[in-house]
Formats: sequence, C-alpha cells, structure tokens
Amino acid sequence: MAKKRNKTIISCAVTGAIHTPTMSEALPYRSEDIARQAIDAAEAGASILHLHARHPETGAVSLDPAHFQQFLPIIKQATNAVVNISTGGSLKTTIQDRILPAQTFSPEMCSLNMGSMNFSFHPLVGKYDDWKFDWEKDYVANSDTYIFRNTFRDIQTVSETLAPHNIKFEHECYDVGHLYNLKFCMDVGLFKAPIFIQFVLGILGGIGPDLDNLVFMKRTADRLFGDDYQWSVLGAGGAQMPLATSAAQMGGNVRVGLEDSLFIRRGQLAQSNAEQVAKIRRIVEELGAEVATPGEAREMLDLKGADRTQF
Ligand code: KMH
Ligand code: ZN
Repeated sequence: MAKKRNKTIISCAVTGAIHTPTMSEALPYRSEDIARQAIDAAEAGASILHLHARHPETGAVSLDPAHFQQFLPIIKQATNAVVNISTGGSLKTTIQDRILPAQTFSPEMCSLNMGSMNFSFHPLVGKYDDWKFDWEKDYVANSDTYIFRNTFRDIQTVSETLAPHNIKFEHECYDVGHLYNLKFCMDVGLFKAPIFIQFVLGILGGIGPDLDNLVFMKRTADRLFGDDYQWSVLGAGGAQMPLATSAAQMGGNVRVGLEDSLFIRRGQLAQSNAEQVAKIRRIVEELGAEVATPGEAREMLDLKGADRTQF
C-alpha cells in the first residue's frame, strides 16, 4: 500500500503547454496573470503550484528562465505554497533546454516525465475558427507529429543534473509502463523514497481516463513501491474533476488547473485556476478528508524548504 496519510495535497497546474490563448480567456500567459492566478490558487487551497512559463506577448510556451523570473519571486513573496517547475514544457526541444528553468531556480519540486510517448491534442484544432495568435493553429494541428521524448538517458540527465539541488520530483506516469520505468530508475539509484507519483490519465498517447485504469495504475504502484510513495491523479480535459474525486475517495492526492482542463464542468469554461481549486477542495472536504497546508505537503513529501530555492 502507498504511504498512509490523512491529508490531501491539492496541486494546481496553472498554464502548461497544451492549451492556447484562443481556447480560453482565463488561460494565463502574461507574467502578471500567471502570478495572480497562482497566488489565488494557493489561497483557494493549492499547496503545490506546478508552473510553466509562457511568452508574455504571444502566449507561446517558453522555457526561457527570464520569463520564469518575471513571476517566481512575486509568487514566492505572496504565498507559502510549494513551487514546482516543469521539466516537460516543450515537445520540440532537448532535455537540456527543458531542465534549464529548474537548474536556474532550484525549486523545491519539479516535474519529471517517466517515458517517451505520442502526446497529441490535434483533435482540438477543429473546435476553433479564429485564432488569437498566428502560432496557435499549427502548434495544435501538428501535435499529431510530436513525440514526447523522455528516454532513460534523458531521465538520468535530469536526475544527475538536478541532484545538487535536492529537488523532489513529481514523477508523471502516463501509462502503466512508466511505473516500471520509474521502478527501474529507483533500483539503479536515481531516486530516493518517498517518491511522488502523478498518475496522468486521458492524454492522447497515454492511458485512457477510466476508473479501472486508475485502479490498475494504483495497484501496480503498490506492488512496485510498497509504502515508499505518495500519489496524486491528474485527469485531462473532462476527466479532471471525476478522476480527482475518485483519487480523493481512494485516499490519494489531486491535481487540477487550466494546464490540464479548461473547464469547471461539462461545457462550461472555468473562470480561473482558483475556481477549479475551490471546487476540488469542497469535494475533498465533503468526502471527509482534510486539505494539506503547504507545510503539511512539505512534510509528506520530505521537501527541502522554500528558503533553499534560488528565486
Ligand atoms: N499537462 C500534463 C499532462 C510537465 O509539465 O512536465 C503534462 C505535464 C508535463 O505536466
Ligand atoms: Zn506541466
């Protein structure tokens, strides 16, 4: 069984690299909007903020540390939430480019994607006619050509490059095989317990967003990692709230945010990240669980502390 715990960590993934500005007015891409929405999400109950940067003028995905620099200190000053910087923010660049923001800012956490895969959102292209920025349509349409590259060598590179920073990874596992990849990496000494696994369901290219699949992932993780792990669930698109609710019922942690779904309920766009956090918080509490504070999340995940980051 996974480590027993009685608090639920809510992670909020604020903007990501899938959705584009045309898809929702609420999706933040200017630095001040990313900062504002992250802070509001923390105030609503998120103890972990999973962050990507965007180009502040065009909304295109960015790995440029200068763009992170525009919002990280503001967030840190305004909230005690744990900052988690993505290392998976581009489907088109090298792992070295993807690690650079985490290497630069030494956050308490960063994401680490546990296998290579197709990663596509091209079906979204047909839903929009007028695109706000000229990069958006091709970016979405061509995602059926993207391979999300996370080879064993890439994973080792992330682990070794970031080892001096004592960063806890959010191990993103999009299919059962990724759990075995993670187990292999632990066996060869790349990661130390307690590990934090994010089960990712519903990405086109990964496992589908079904409860059976979540149970299968969880059982497999129990078998592989015993009680040496914490787990959380991210459902993409319409699966976000239903799977987060299932995770909370099963005793797991949850991730919401506009990175993973633009909706608050079927057919209705969310107005903000905080709206999604507030909703899952209500659900978690109605189910009889307590939402973890940032301090409790730090304890559960054995984090180094905000005073040891470089921003
Ligand atoms: N949006 C998630 C499905 C990363 O940042 O490393 C993928 C993700 C990857 O969060
Ligand atoms: Zn992400």
